Amino acid sequence: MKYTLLFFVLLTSLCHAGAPDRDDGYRLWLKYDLINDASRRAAYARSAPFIVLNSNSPVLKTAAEELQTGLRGLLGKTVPIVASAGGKTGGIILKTDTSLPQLNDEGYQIRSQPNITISGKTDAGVLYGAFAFLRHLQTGQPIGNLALTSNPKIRVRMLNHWDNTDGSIERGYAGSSLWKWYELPERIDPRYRDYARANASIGINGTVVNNVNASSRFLTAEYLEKVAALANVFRPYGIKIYLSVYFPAPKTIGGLKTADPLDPEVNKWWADKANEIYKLIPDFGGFLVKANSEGQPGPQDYNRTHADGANMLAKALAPHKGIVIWRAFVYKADGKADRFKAAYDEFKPLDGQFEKNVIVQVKNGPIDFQPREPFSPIFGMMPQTPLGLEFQITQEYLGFATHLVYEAPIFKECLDSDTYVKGKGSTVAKVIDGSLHNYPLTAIAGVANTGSDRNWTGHPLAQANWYAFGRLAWDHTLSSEAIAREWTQMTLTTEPPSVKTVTEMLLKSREIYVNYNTPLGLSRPWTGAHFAPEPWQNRSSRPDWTAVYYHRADSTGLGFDRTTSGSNALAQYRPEVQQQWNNPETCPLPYLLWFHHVPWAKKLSSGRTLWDELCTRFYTGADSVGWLQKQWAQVKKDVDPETFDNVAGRLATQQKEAIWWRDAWVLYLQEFARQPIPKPFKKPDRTLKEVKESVQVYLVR
Ligand code: GCW
Repeated sequence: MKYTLLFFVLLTSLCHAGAPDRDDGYRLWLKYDLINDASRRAAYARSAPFIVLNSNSPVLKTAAEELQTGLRGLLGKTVPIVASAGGKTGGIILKTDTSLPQLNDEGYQIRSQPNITISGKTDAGVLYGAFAFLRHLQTGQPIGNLALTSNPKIRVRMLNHWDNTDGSIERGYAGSSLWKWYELPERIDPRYRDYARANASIGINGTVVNNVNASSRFLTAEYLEKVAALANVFRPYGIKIYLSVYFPAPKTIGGLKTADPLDPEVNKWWADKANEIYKLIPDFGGFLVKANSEGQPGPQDYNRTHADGANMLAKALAPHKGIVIWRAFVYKADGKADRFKAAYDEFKPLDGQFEKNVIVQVKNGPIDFQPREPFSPIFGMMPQTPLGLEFQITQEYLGFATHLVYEAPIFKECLDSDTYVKGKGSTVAKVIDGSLHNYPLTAIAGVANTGSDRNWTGHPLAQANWYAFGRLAWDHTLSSEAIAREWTQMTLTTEPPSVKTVTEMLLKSREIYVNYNTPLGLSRPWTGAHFAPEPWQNRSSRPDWTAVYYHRADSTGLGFDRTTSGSNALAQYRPEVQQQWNNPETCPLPYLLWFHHVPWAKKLSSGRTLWDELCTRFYTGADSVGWLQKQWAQVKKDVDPETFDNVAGRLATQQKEAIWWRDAWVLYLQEFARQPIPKPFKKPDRTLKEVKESVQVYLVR
């Protein structure tokens, strides 16, 4: 008996050792698993017998090595890197060629026959081309007749990390910070390089490593050395490092009495600081600034404007070609005012007053990364100021790392919105890519969803959001669907039916979430952690930090009147946009309650009353999570078991919480609407009091 057991233990451990490695998600979309189809593998291998690299450039070396790594996995053989083709044809040639007129600085061109030539005007362009070539193979496309040309539409494509010195991440849901400040600069975690690889593969060329609620410690000599060590790792991947700065740093670490941007000593302090930084990091990107916002100090503390503050920093960085990214996320604690209007009111008068190396970074919507927001009116109204666009990849208001929300449709919705600033077709995308107003400086940022979790993003499918941000930052014309399909093929499975199923899940996930969470233009039903439903929340240190401030439910109806009879925030948009939204009869339903206070019994364009439409959305939204679960179950055979279980577990939690959201809203709003739950929906199993208690427990925990 003893021996039988020992034999059994041995046998199972042997079996386990022989089993394919479980995929823990660490490799992201750079998995490069062996291509199943032997004939396709052979065809690719024939076209790529060697890689020619005739340069010592670190970035080109990265390109060659990445190609080699990718091909090793996909083809199951090592393709040698050689200095010359030696008269042989058929290899992959990496080439920087400044004479290519169809390319911008970081664009690439790939041509086949007789060799596969990957070229760019700069080394970085070649690197992006190398990754594009690999993507081509990963997604199973033919390479016999390649003629690909692609240019990034936006110059600065960056992640913003809200990471702190103590390793915590503000609004981070995938573990702690990737940066181990206490080990740097001596120890370089290999993960830093993997982070850079992933970013370079999707065209991200900048990263702000610390929180916009910034600590001045990052500007001390001690920390700058640490930052420089990271910059050294990122440089061969074409990634520049940026820092968020604490505006009063001249006081806190510089010993000055003031941080007034017009004070000569303050100016000198920043100029000296810039010199110190560039000595350590010659290609340092610049500063990101949150000032006079949510308690952060700034130039207004000295009766100066945002432009005064930004321009002072810009002058310090200009000799080094650095830039200032000044955030427009501001709103004062004025309960009578409409927070929607705040950023525009402060920034619009400053249009045209910023130095050339300043870019004003605007969140996609006027409030704060809600599941659905109309585009920020600033995009249509500051034609003389380069505007950058800030998206949030981390799911602060999207169910953290538990709920599935594929964000490409959120990004696209904003990018494709028409501001009408120069007539029809003046989309936000064309404002921020510089094509409309000819800005030479263009930028887009995504607040990162990465952390120390082994799979980087907590929810395995949230990797798709990091991926989608990068792909859209490169080319905003790509479709959400194409990006979802590509990501699924590279990361999860290449089996066509499963690719289709996962793509569909991703595409529908955002609308499902909106339906059970904030349908018809509701917003901010949270307080505190931004997770649990609290539409009843009506007490806080500031009125605009309560939930009731936003939805304005009362016995007559629901929604925030932003027309002329209300706050008139609509006046901040061009007349063509106002026309679409200022009439409750024609305002598209997804934006309705953003702009109108609508009576409960009002018939909407859907044919239902407001109350019935709300219930329909809350109930179908929550039910649709069940649909997501069923879809996921179908792909089981084609997806790694560890990833499968991980997602299945999270979907089960999402299902529970979607019902929680539905119940909270429906029971709360019913107190005002005073109407029954419409058929065929069943009234919640719990009472409003019980939901409130469950939320309370959550908040205490
Ligand atoms: O979304 C809000 C967040 C804050 C954040 C702020 C901002 C970094 O709740 O955590 O602070 O926006 O964007 O500055």
